[in-house]
Amino acid sequence: MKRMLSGIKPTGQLHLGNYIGALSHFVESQEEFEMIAFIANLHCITVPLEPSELQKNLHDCVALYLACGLDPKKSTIFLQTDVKEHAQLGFIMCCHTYLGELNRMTQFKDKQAKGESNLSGGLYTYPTLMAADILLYDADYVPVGEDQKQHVELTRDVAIRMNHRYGDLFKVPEPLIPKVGARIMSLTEPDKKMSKSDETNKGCIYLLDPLEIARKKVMGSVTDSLAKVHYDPELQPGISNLLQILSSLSNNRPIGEIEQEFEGKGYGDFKRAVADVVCAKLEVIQTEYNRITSSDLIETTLQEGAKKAQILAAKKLAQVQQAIGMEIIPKE
Ligand code: ATP
Ligand code: LTN
Repeated sequence: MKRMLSGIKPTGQLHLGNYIGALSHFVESQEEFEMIAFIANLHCITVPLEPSELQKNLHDCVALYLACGLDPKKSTIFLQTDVKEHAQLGFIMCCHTYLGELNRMTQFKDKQAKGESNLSGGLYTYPTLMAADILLYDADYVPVGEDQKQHVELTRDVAIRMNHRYGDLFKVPEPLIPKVGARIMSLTEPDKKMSKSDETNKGCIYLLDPLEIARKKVMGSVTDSLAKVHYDPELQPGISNLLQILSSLSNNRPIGEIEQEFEGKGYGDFKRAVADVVCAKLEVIQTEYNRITSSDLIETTLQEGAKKAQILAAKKLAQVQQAIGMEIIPKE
């Protein structure tokens, strides 16, 4: 069975972009693949966060993994720091990555270009930790949104380089980017991606938003004056984004079919249909979230997940350190 691995770094509350671009695919994939889904809490501290806020985000992220349908019996779910091999292989990866490669990472460059001050060294080397997350488990596929594709490509490059130098150490993973919904845009600024760090809070639908707030955000989303429900991300970015949301949340219903349904109808009707589907999805997730947070499922899931992951990670790390010549007493 092929292995799939992905993680989310909950530096804020999870939103609809995370669900459509990543989480919903983790859930689908667990039927067909061996799924490993972790919470990237080391990645979270690459940006400054209040400890109490971080803790709440981490807790909610596990609860939302489960509420969205990840099943601890089928998938391995764990917290990154519970498997210490991530940090150790992360350093090894860092030592096999060139500065020139890190300098090309657009996520870091974008933050720098925005003039954000005091960016940390951890944020700069973050893609090397991500490479370790993936390569520790010999993952075949990595389902992520469009913004993470470049990091998976760097992972491939470093894996190939190390395989060449030390012999076959790592499986070279492939990114899996969804055809629709890989980049859900902000509802208020449809030229920017929907993001946790949305300052106005109006362009981003959080999975735990009260339903009436989520509805208001959809109804207040920015559209255009062309009065036509048509998919054209250049000319009609707002409407195209809503079409992607509606299609993704209705079992990937073809966008052409949705355009036909709304031919001759106003944007009000279209937005109401999007809001209905969004609220129906959030309602299911939130009901599950409430059930999960009042049980001990989070604790048992993380304990069992870490145990399973650690066995795989320890074996791979030992193999890598031996190949590099770092060990004195060989492990096993
Ligand atoms: P953010 O910009 O909201 O902080 P992120 O991409 O930096 O998000 P994560 O929350 O860890 O960090 O993202 C988890 C997953 O969700 C990744 O696979 C990412 O590609 C995907 N994702 C994030 N935002 C979107 C979006 N707007 N549309 C589609 N997928 C997204
Ligand atoms: N960098 C990713 C989160 C992440 C990840 C990973 C995703 C950390 N490690 C390994 C896939 C595989 C992000 O910011 N979304």
